[in-house]
Amino acid sequence: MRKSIIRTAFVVLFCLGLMNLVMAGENVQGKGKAAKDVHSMSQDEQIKLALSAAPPHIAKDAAVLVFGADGKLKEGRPGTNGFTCIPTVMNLPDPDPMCMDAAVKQWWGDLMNNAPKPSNTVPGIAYMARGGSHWEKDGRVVMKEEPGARIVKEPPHWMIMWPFDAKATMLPAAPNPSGAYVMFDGTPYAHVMVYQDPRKMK
Ligand SMILES: [Cu+2]
Repeated sequence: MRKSIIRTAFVVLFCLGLMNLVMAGENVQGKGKAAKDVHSMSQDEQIKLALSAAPPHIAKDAAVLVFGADGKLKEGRPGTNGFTCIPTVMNLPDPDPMCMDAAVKQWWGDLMNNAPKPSNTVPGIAYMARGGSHWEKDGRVVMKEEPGARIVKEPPHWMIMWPFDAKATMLPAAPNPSGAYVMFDGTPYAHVMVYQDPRKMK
């Protein structure tokens, strides 16, 4: 009798343990998917997320690109004001949609295609009202993930895509209390980051 109670208790405890493990696994999976996978969102969800990158007066007439089932960007909807919005730049857990003018669309396409330098011939403007992320190593912004680099979250901001030089312009080359700096300084993809919330623009 005593033995069987112990055995039953052991079996119950063992089962509870297993259940906990299974539930923990589901939790982790569920979290990752819900927060991160823009590619698995519906087209409407992607359009909504993309448009949240710009103030309403720009978003309302902007074109949107969305990820298709093949993982490639395709037209989600056409626009009329020259701006194009995308649901994510880095596809990290924090949403980082961006709305960009024609010059930045060219700049961004060149970056995605690993072109040695951007081909836009005029400065471009882009909005990231939800903020974004970048890699930093030893207090310096680096362009890609590398050993020792960490992801740093950016507040809502807008950008001027033109290869300004931090030394020549005397702008800082890293995030600082002013909120403005040259990102990717010294590279052809240098651009000015302005940590101001685009949604406050009137
Ligand atoms: Cu930037």
